Amino acid sequence: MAKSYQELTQNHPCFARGQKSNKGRIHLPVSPGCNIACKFCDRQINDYEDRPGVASEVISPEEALEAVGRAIAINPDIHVAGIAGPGDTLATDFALKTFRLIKDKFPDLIKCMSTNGLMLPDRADEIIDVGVDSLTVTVNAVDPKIQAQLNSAVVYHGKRYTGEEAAKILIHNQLEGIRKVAASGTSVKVNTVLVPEINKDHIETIAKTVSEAGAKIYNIIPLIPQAELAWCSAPTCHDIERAKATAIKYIDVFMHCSRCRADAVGVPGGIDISKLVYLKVLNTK
Ligand code: CLF
Ligand code: SF4
Repeated sequence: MAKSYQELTQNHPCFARGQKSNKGRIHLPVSPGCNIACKFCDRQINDYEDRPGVASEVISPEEALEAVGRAIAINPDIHVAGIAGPGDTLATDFALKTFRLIKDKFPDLIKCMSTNGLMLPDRADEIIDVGVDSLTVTVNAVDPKIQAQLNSAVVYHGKRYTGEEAAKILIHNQLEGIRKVAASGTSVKVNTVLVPEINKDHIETIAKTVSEAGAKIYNIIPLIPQAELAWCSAPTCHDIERAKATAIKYIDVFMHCSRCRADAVGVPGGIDISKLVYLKVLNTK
């Protein structure tokens, strides 16, 4: 049985409403590949960039389990084991395998999974069965014309689709997947990357649509202009505040996103202990 939304608002740093939480999470970088092509994506393996899509190394589910034990020993305030890349968690099977191991060895930890949602309708039953407590789906548009400006392709059931055709498949699967997972009692959060030139005026429609599909909380992530969207601007504070004020009419809004690396460990926005945790894991190889 997944932990309740009420419990997550107390113990999950990314489900805290209002005040910033002092609870920690460990990100387990077990998911290397991706099945879609977001135009702002720049996945990297390095030690120095502090943003999503970056990790020092991709590790195995067994190494992830070892990392969880070490992180909790260093910081008992870690309540969440999250998997958020560096690719998509459902493009390979490593994330679900990792959650199965965590469920057995650390049953009290909150299991948090982040996905682009393309494979959600296909994998929802497994996600529910493994006991994922919080699922984040990144929904950047619910209109195919807008989504096609943010994402150039999806690979679904072995076939590559582009443009609005790809966008329609992605949006359909995201919303169907959110409905299915939310109906089981698992709390769903939706992330939207705010791109001023493309989806700034679409936030209200996204927030309303995902709320109706069953999502509980909404997080607006400011674009880091890079890759094919290097020509776009980073949202201003005014853009972000305006977007949050619009969304909160329909859904709870998370206010303190730190745009974490895929291997971040600690309290989001606080001291990161990932070097300590992962160096020890990698040194045992
Ligand atoms: Fe990690 Fe994401 Fe789970 Fe949080 S992060 S998988 S929901 S445990 Fe949190 Fe980091 Fe923002 Fe993500 S601050 S980038 S929203
Ligand atoms: Fe990159 Fe994530 Fe988009 Fe995949 S879903 S292309 S990893 S940003």
